[in-house]
Amino acid sequence: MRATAIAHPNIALVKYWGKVDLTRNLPAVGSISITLDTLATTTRVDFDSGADSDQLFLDGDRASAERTSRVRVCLDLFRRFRPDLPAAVVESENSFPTAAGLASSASGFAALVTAVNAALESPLGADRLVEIARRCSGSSPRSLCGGFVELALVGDSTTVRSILDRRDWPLDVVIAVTSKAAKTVGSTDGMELTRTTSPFYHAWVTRSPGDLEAARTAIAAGDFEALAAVAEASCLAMHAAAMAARPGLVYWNGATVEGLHRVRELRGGGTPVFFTIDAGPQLKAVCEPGATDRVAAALAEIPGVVEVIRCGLGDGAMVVEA
Ligand code: 2P0
Repeated sequence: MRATAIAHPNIALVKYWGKVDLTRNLPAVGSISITLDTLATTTRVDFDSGADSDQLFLDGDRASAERTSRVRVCLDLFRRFRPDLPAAVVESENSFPTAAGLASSASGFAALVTAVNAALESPLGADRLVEIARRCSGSSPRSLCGGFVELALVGDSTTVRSILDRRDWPLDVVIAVTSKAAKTVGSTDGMELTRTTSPFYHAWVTRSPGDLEAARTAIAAGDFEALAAVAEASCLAMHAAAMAARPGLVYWNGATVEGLHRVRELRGGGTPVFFTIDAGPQLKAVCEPGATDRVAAALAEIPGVVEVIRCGLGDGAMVVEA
C-alpha cells in the first residue's frame, strides 16, 4: 500500500476568503482558479513501513509537529472509511518556497489525498476525495483539476470541476517573489479574523456570486479584458476586507504594491496582463503568452523582487507511481 502523486498549486482569480463552518472547513464563497505548471508538490505515501505513528518528511527533513498533525488529520479522514489503515510515512517535496503565498497547502493536500487514494485497494469516489481535501485546505480541491477550475458551494458541501481546458486558453502566469519568508498570519487565522472583525466582511461575501458569474462568462468567451477586471476587483476586495479587520491584515510589502502599479501601467499601454495577490506578498501577473517576456522583464526590475517564476497552465493532480 504505497503510491506517489504530483499536484500543482493553483491561483484563484475569484477568491475564497471566509468560512461558514470551521469544523468542516466549509467556505463562505465559491472560487475560480487556474492550475499552474512548473511548480509542483510530489508526495509519496507508504502504509507498509511499520511506523508506529503517522510521520511527515518535508523536503527531506522531519516536518514540524504542526504540519505533521495536519497530515494526520487528513489521514484520519480516510480512516473513517478505512479504519484498518496503518500508520503512514509521508514524504513530500515542493519545488518552491513553502507557506509564502504560493499555495503550497493546495498542491500539498491535493497530492496527498491523490496518493493516499491510489494506495488504497478500494479507493474512495471523487466526491469523498473533494470533501477530504477541502477539510484539510479550502483551496486544495481546486488543484485536483487542471486548467480553469471552479469550486462551487452546493448545499452544505462543495464540488470542483474544470470549466475550461488549459489548451483552450493557454494563459501564462509570472510570479514576482518579493519575500521567501513564511507569512506571519496563515490563511485560516486571517479568514477568521476578517469574518469576526471586519466591517466589510458581509459586503465581501455578498459580492462573490456576481464576481463568479462575471468570471465564468469571461472565461467561456476568452475575454481577457473582462477577466482582468473581475480578477483584480475580487483580489482587491478580499484584501480590503482583510485590511479592515482588527488588527488589520496587510499581506503586501512595498514591492507587491510597486508590482501592482507596474502591471496596470503595462495594461494601460496595451499589454494583456492583470495581477492577483493571495495571503502573502507575492504578486502574480496573468498574461497572454505573447506578453510573458515583457511582463517578466518589467517585474524583475522592481527593487525587492527577489525572483521571477514563469508558469503556464497545468493539469490536475495525478498518480505517478502506484
Ligand atoms: C484563494 N486563499 O482563493 C484564497 C485567496 C488565500 C487567498 O484559499 O483556511 O490555505 O486551509 O482553507 O487552503 C488559502 O487557502 O485556506 C486561500 P484554508 P488555504 O486561493
